[in-house]
Amino acid sequence: MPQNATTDDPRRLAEFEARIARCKTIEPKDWMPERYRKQLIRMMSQHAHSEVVGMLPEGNWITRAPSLRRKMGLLAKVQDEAGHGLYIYCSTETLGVDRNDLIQQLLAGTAKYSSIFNYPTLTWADIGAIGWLVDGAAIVNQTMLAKASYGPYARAMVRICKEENFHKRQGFEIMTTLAGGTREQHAMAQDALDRWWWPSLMMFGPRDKDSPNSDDLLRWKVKQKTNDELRQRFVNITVAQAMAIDLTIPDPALKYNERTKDWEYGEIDWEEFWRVVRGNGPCNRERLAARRRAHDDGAWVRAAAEAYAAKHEPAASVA
Ligand code: FAQ
Repeated sequence: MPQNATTDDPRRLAEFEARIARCKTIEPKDWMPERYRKQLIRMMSQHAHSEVVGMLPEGNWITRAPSLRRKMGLLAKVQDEAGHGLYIYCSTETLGVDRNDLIQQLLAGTAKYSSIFNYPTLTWADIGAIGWLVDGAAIVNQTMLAKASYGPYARAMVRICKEENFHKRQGFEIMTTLAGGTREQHAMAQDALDRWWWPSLMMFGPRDKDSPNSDDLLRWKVKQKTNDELRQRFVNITVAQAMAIDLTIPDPALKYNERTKDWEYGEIDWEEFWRVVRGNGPCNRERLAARRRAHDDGAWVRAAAEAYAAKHEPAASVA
């Protein structure tokens, strides 16, 4: 535990909040309220786990990509997601936690990761839909987090967003190609949109009134916008893109509001959301089993890295 994480002294708390109000970042050695540190560890570790588990639905398709070009693009994307997990685990460690403990929580099934990665990838069009919608949603969320008050997290987000932009483009290009192809290919693209649309909206979290963590996070400028505000922004951007490639958003209630300039959308199935978050989605068990297998299979790599570090860098320890 960092030395500064003792009970909150009101004078220090006021200085901390004044610093945030001046839009100055908080750095690892700065004093911070214990609640701020805990909220960051919670949110950042869930984010890191999401990047790592998020490799699984797409990783499934690397051997089945329809061309060498598509295979190279997908391979690079999945590798990027592993890198994102590593940047975020590193930045979480600056808060005084050990990534091995965080990983153990994921493997034990006690840590959360994004609900979206508990849905199956049934066809190649799903890879297009994930890049377009899932990375698209991640960009909307993470562009805001790139301005978060905690410096190491914000800086990780800047780089991650650049890579997510490439991911979104490759996904949208796959969807554009399929939607503009044969009747069967168009149907595949529409089917993928139908299945991924609502889970993508759920990525932004519960409605603001049901979001217990938002007050802390908004107050301390970790979040700059609420869950509902970001969800709306995503809908507004994505509806126009679907229209451009002749796909239909699967929401009969969708309508444009001339006054607010927003696309109003229908009711999200919050029961489904909580079912998936609590571990009972279509692929929760499969994803954790695959993650545990990958962790066990990688034991020799960790052992080799530890042995190398002990021999060549005696002071260093490998996580
Ligand atoms: N899934 O009080 P709030 C990606 C939980 S990365 C599961 O509103 P908060 C890149 C929440 O943790 C995707 N759980 O929470 C990629 C909390 O539980 P707790 C991940 C969810 O933190 C693309 C409880 O519900 N992105 O896609 C979800 O204020 C393609 C109450 O919720 C991030 O993690 C959910 N969807 O707001 C990779 C971004 N939503 O901890 C591979 C950073 C909520 O109290 C392939 N995180 N919960 O037990 C955030 O922006 C926020 O944490 C939110 C949730 C917006 C996700």
